[in-house]
Amino acid sequence: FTPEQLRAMRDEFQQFVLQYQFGLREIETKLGILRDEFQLMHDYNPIEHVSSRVKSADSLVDKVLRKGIAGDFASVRANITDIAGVRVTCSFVKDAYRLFDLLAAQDDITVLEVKDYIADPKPNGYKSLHAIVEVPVFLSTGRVDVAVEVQLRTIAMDFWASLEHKIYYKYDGAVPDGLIGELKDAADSAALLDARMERLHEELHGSVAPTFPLRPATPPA
Ligand code: 0O2
Repeated sequence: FTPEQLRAMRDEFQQFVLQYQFGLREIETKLGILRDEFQLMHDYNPIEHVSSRVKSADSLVDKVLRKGIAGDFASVRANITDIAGVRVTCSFVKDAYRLFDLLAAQDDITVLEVKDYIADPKPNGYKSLHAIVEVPVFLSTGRVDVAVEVQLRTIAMDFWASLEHKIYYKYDGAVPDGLIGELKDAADSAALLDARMERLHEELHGSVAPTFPLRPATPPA
């Protein structure tokens, strides 16, 4: 490669990544608006924590090679939909579903895929609501629709998933059977805790527990 070619490749990669960063910003703004509105209307915050990341270049290259995808940007864009990822940690299971429904109902959002590992957990006990959504980003050159993976889960599910992730990496994927069993037990305990906390929360708020949607049933005249 000539220096000019290398510089052009670098610029193209930076632009590619930037679009995903913009996509993340759009989704984070939407979540922030829903959270602030809910806080204002109901004095209750359904979101504990939001984190986001653009996949690192190393991890992206690993995935491209693992999936046997052609190395051009168009193929990567079409086949890898978790380059931009937002993780939303909610207080309760209900909040995770409600937030997702509100996001999915927005006019400019297209839901490409949903994997409901809360209703249907992975065999190891992993629970989360995953969705790939597309959000438009408006650049000086026009509109680009950016895919963003949104993961919604409770604090208990998040606690479990981060420990399981560390264990998985420590054993390079070959987790001993005993630990697999313990992790599954821990996931069941986390689910019980979620159910118990949600019941207590509902008792505390009685029948007027804050619920989405926030909009009035009939628009004001
Ligand atoms: P990272 O570092 O979080 O990005 P695909 O993305 O389609 O190739 P898959 O498994 O079909 O792979 O997608 P899925 O099921 O939607 O899971 C994608 C992400 O969910 C993972 O991203 C993890 O963040 C999380 N996840 C899925 N299963 C588990 C699990 O068993 N334990 C934990 N701790 N997290 C899980 P990445 O790309 O693996 O990693």
